[in-house]
Order: sequence, then C-alpha cells, then structure tokens
Amino acid sequence: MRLLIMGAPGAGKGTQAPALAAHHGVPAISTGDIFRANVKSGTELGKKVEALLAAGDLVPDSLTEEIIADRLDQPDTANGFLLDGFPRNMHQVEALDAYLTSKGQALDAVVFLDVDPEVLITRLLRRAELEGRADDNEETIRRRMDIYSSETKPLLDHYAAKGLLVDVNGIGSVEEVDARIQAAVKEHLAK
Ligand code: B4P
Repeated sequence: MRLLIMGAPGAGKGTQAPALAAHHGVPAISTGDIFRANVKSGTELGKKVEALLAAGDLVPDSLTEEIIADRLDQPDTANGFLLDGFPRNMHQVEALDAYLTSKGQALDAVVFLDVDPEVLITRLLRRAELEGRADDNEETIRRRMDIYSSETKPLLDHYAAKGLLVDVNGIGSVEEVDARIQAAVKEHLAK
C-alpha cells in the first residue's frame, strides 16, 4: 500500500499518520520529523536545514528528494509506505513519480485532511505553548500557510485528476478524524 497524507500546516498529518500507517502495515515517513531529528542531533543535514525550518521555508528540493529516495530504498518499505509532508510542490511530485515508475510502482491513495484556516492557526499556537517548536510562532505559521497555498495546495488538483484523492474532513477529535480516514480510504480502495 503506497499512501500520501496531505494538508495545510496543523491539519493533523503528523497526528494521524502513525495510526493510518500501522493499519496498513507500512512505515509512516515524515520529512518534517526527519529534518527535526537531524537538527536535534546536530548532523550536517541538520545544520543545513535548521534556519529554513525556523523561518517556515521549504528545504531545497534536491536535498529533500534525495533523502526521500534513500528512505524509500530501505527494506521496511517492501510492502509500501505512508508519506507525510512529501511531496510539497510540483518538482517533488515529479521526483516521486519518477522514483515510483523506476521501481514499477504507483500510489494507491492520497489522503487530504481538509481543515479551516482559523482552526489551523489555533492548533499551531496551542502546540507552540505545549511543545515550543521553533516554527510555531505567528509570523512563521503565516509564512508556512502562504507556501502551502501557493505551492502545495495546487497538487490536490493533480492527484484528483489521477483519481487518487481521498478528501477527509479534518475537524473533530483525533479519534473522529482517524475513523473518517480509515472509512474513506477503505471506500476508495474498494472502488
Ligand atoms: P511538517 O513537519 O510537515 O509540519 P506541519 O505541516 O506543521 O505538520 P505536522 O504534521 O507537524 O502537524 P499536524 O498537522 O499533525 O513540516 C515542518 C517543516 O519542515 C516545513 O515548514 C519545512 O520547512 C520542512 N519540510 C517538511 N517537508 C518538506 C518537504 N517535502 N520539502 C521541503 N521542506 C519540507 O498537527 C499540528 C497540531 O495540531 C498538533 O499540535 C496536533 O496535536 C494538533 N491536532 C492535530 N489534529 C487535531 C485534531 N483533530 N483536533 C485538535 N488538534 C489537533
């Protein structure tokens, strides 16, 4: 099973990805988590991306695409994967398509978590209080939202045209959203 989970910053991708991935017996792979782990442990990659993350800017495509290709080459993806936070622009979509084609593989579904912008900002500011993530301040959140609207949101049309998009209402409790995702993916795969 090869899945993507997409949505604006704060839509619940990282929150929902582990359960969805576990349900399908595949690893959840988050580019954001990979970058943050590298920043935390002070690796060369971490040093390269720290300022970009803190500003809410995207990490360069070449770097992100190389990291994803290396990660997808690991043996635990033999039965598939769930990508959280990748692809984020058309260049990354094309890189993923090229990677999958080279392996004779294809995506099964793209889950889109649909959440109102007002709710997103409230969630992220709350996370700022709880976790103190460097990119959860009002200015950076706005920057991430702008990049999402201009670069990532248009990808939804691309996946809808391919018949892969699974639209899910992301407002409600974590458990409610999880149940909606499971039901919608099941229905999509049965088509
Ligand atoms: P990400 O880690 O993807 O950050 P995000 O968009 O904020 O999503 P995240 O998964 O963390 O949050 P979630 O919506 O689950 O990216 C961070 C940065 O990494 C980017 O800005 C960029 O710099 C870089 N990056 C990542 N991928 C890249 C790529 N492909 N190319 C280039 N650069 C890349 O949750 C948010 C909050 O909402 C949480 O506190 C959660 O508890 C809460 N929440 C979730 N669901 C809820 C619900 N149902 N009800 C109430 N609260 C809920």
